[in-house]
Amino acid sequence: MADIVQAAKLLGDARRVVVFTGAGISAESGVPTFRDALTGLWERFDAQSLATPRAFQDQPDLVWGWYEWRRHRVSTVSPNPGHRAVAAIETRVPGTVVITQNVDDLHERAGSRDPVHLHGSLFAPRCSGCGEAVALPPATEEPDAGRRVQPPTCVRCHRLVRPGVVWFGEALPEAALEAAARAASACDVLLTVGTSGMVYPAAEIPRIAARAGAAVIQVNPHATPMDSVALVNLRGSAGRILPELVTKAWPGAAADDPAAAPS
Ligand code: BJW
Ligand code: ZN
Repeated sequence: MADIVQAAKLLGDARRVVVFTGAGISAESGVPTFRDALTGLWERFDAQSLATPRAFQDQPDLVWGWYEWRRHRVSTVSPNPGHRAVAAIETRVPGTVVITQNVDDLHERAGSRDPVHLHGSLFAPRCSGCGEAVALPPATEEPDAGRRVQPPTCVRCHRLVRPGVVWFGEALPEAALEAAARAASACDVLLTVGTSGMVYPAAEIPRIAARAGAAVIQVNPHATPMDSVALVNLRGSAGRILPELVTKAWPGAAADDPAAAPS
């Protein structure tokens, strides 16, 4: 049986589905993946060294400028057929849990109801001192070459405002991690999409599902450490594979279904 047919059968028969996503699902919207090379001002850095409390402590303007560039980039792009296919799965299998490592809001904008954000959000900055949430004005145009931007300071304690994301060495939000682990251990099918599967504890989520007996289906153009965890590996882009998977899993889908629309 062709892999996509097998995957569609598993998905179509599933009662409880988890969709676990990473940066690859947003790549076709024009959001660089985490491990894509950085350019411009950030060319001589890698993302892994910038996404740390140490980098923010040493060079807050460099790090804040990077996040402002990304906040602006995300605010100018749109969800792609991959995000819309995930939302279509939610409408067909009520109770589907979407777990994302992404800090963008493209799942929400595609219609996903309440995605679990394991690594926080570009749109929820907070004070690095007292933790107070801070509302920022809409993102302004940022040059692709990058620029250093001094972060704002907290009106309560005057410490620097930091991005509301989870950096290396920081704990993931407890409630999100618990919800993700609970959903993974109770699902029939877990779809892992566009993630290198290298960052923990998030990378445990598909493994938890596999250990609990779920069928893990992976969508990624390249091999990842998750290949050996997945029952079915679908090699290709999320924007192409996910709509096809939805159409094959629920052949009666209406022609105007966004997930069935050509990309
Ligand atoms: C397509 C595509 C298309 C392309 N369609 N696909 C166990 C073992 C070893 C190390 C550790 C461990 N446990 C913890 C650690 C340390 C560390 C870690 O995992 N390190 C590894 C790198 C080795 N983990 C942590 O530090 C975590 N914290 C922690 O453990 O705390 C402990 C603690 C407990 C209590 C108190 C205090 C501390 C925190 C990890 C936080 C990660 N945060 C980041 C940054 C977020 C902010 C930001 O974005 O700037 O999250 S790192 C980065 O990686 C980001 C991502 O969400 C995450 C995952 O990346 P993702 O999504 O997989 O992207 P890529 O770029 O790697 O891959 C893209 C994929 O898409 C590729 O496979 C492509 O092929 C594919 N693709 N186009 C489909 N069109
Ligand atoms: Zn404060």
